[in-house]
Amino acid sequence: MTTNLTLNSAIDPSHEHIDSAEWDDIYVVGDVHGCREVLEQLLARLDPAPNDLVVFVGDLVRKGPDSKGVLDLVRAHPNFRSVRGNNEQKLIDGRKSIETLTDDDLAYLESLPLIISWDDVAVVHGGIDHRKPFDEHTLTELLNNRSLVPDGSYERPFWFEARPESPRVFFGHTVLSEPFVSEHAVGLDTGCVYGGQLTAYDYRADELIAVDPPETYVSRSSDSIVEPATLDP
Ligand SMILES: [Mn+2]
Repeated sequence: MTTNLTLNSAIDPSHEHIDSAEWDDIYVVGDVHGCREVLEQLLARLDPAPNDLVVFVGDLVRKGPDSKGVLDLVRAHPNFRSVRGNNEQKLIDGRKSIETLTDDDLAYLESLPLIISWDDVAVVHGGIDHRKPFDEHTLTELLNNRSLVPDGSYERPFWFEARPESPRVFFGHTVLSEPFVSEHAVGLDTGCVYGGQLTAYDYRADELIAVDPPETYVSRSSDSIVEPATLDP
């Protein structure tokens, strides 16, 4: 791999490295949360060809109206890949369930890597804490990282605002009032299930593409929607 991430044996099987030269365009897509209709709108805008890669930051499922439909759509395209989100993990662990999902769907969720990388990019659902070696991160941290304050939840600084180094980490999980874009982190969960947008990042063009959902599916308190800020690292 070309990133400076070193991985321990517990996490290594969950790392998918991609040769970017094998793909034309590469798009990274924020949390979909079962909003199939919005995903279809976004894909109509992106219009990915079979030799374009679409990478999801995880949380394909739960909260929205059609988790099964989102999984069917993603799984039908060999050029669509996803990392595992904390909501996939809840289904894998049996803490939550969705009636419409088959055993095969659950096996697919379990097969999702924790990290996908190419060039000097890493995609993880929650985030990476630059203060400790990557190989000391637990699964729970990779899927849920947000505040750098111990037990801080929504206390600043957030890992992505403080990230000072490569690889550039594309992430979801933290619902943002607008996408976060810095040299070393790109946050794409703009809360499409909460009345926000579904956002993608065009890696080759360095451009954001976003679509508006037809309706608000779930309400969320405004104190858990983050106004992104860039700190001097
Ligand atoms: Mn999410």
